[in-house]
Amino acid sequence: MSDLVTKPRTKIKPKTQRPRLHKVILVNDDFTPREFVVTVLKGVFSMSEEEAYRVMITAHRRGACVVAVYSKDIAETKATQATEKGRAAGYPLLFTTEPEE
Ligand code: TYC
Repeated sequence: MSDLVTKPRTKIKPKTQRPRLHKVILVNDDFTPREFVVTVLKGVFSMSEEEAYRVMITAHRRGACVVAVYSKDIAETKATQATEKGRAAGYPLLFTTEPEE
């Protein structure tokens, strides 16, 4: 019989963490016109009129509404672009981002 002892090899499987998705959140305010919010949502987030209206009215009623989820970079870029459209028109319209749990 051979003296060769083969050790069971423990296979180390590296767990690659999936990058977390980030939510873009629309925040309500008392000054930005509803139709302007709808226009920004359609332009920046490629929403239909109906979808954009639903998101706008949810933020209006509840204080905030999740618009979409993206990778961190895309979420931040879109939130900045959308907030900037409001600022350029003199409105305090605000889009923020936060990581998904
Ligand atoms: N509350 C605004 C108004 O009554 C409309 C509005 C909705 C503004 C959603 C911002 O995120 C917002 N004119």
